[in-house]
Amino acid sequence: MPVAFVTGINGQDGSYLAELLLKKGYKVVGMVRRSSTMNYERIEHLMDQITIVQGDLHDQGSLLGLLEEHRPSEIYNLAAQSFVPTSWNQPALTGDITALGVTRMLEAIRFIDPKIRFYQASSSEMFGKVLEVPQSENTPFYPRSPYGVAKVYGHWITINYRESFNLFAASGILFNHESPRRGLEFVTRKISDAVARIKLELAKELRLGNLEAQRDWGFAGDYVEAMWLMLQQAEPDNYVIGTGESHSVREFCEIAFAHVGLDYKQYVVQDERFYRPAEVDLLISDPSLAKKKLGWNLKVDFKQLVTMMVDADMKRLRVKK
Ligand code: NAP
Ligand code: F7E
Repeated sequence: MPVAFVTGINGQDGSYLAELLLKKGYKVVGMVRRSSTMNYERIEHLMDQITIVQGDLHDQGSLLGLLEEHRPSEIYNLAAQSFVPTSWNQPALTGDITALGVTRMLEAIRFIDPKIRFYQASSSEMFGKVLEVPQSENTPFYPRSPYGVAKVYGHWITINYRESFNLFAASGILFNHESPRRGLEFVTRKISDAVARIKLELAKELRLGNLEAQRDWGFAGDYVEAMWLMLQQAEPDNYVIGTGESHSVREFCEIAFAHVGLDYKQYVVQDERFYRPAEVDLLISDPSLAKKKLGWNLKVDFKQLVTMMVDADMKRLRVKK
């Protein structure tokens, strides 16, 4: 039974990836950081099938110890401080986890077993103030937040360890991907949750920042398949994963509210508090390499994603109500 080690298993992507790996017959070892409260909401349904271990990307010793004990053949490094606004309030912490954490994991691989295949969760935020449209593996980076800067470091240290030590280290440059398991502070889930609350008369308005920002939004369940595919190739590489379509926050609102028979203009209030010191205005991917080399493809389109998220929040909040 191959062993896969997943950091950030209790995050959005970790939960979908764990489901996929279990289906493919892996023993899944998931790393979580110590917390005074249990935070297994997204993986509750998998708890009897996966092995949960404690470790932290801050702590080199914990990574060495866990790899020595569990001897994985594949590592998926999904753990990060992943919320962009927080990266301006906690830039050093973001760098320590999201950037240096990658080096700590690569060092652990180098010392314990250099044959381990490694996936790094890179991000379209690295393109930031885009230098090319659409963005591919060859587009230069121009990050616009401490988070984006930290991810650029993570991406390049992955390539550097591939080239310096011959590690099988792949970098997936994933564009925004969402789901009913998305954290509530990210804009898509903030919208779907608010739509359901407003429809069920639990809230009266939704306060948002920049409605004109455009993102290439896909479904997280489709994107974890690409992560796995990257580690099944003969050689490690970098791959852009996205839909190749871009939509504004405004469009997301329009479809989400209309799905429950409401007009977003009557409920959305723009609020300065949610604007960013430096914005990423437009992201749109060119995923042709992944389609050609990995045979990767989407199953869920933009409209299906929006309605899936609204339906899930309606169901959840109806029960609560
Ligand atoms: P997420 O839901 O925020 O999950 C991040 C996970 O990292 C959480 O489980 C978190 O644990 C864990 N974590 C944070 N700091 C840690 C530390 N010091 N040590 C160990 N674990 C730690 O993020 P996601 O949306 O699933 O994204 C997964 C990865 O892909 C992240 O690296 C993200 O930056 C990257 N990415 C995401 C997207 C996207 O659109 N979703 C796109 C491109 C790249 P707690 O639950 O304890 O906080
Ligand atoms: O913002 C605008 C905001 O926070 C999207 C992370 O997974 O994807 C994610 O980063 C856009 C921005 O995601 C609000 O200004 C307007 O332009 O949902 P978000 P993000 O910053 O794109 C990338 C690929 C990652 O790697 C990250 O880890 O929406 N926006 N009003 C708002 N955003 C939020 N959060 N809240 C608002 O009220």
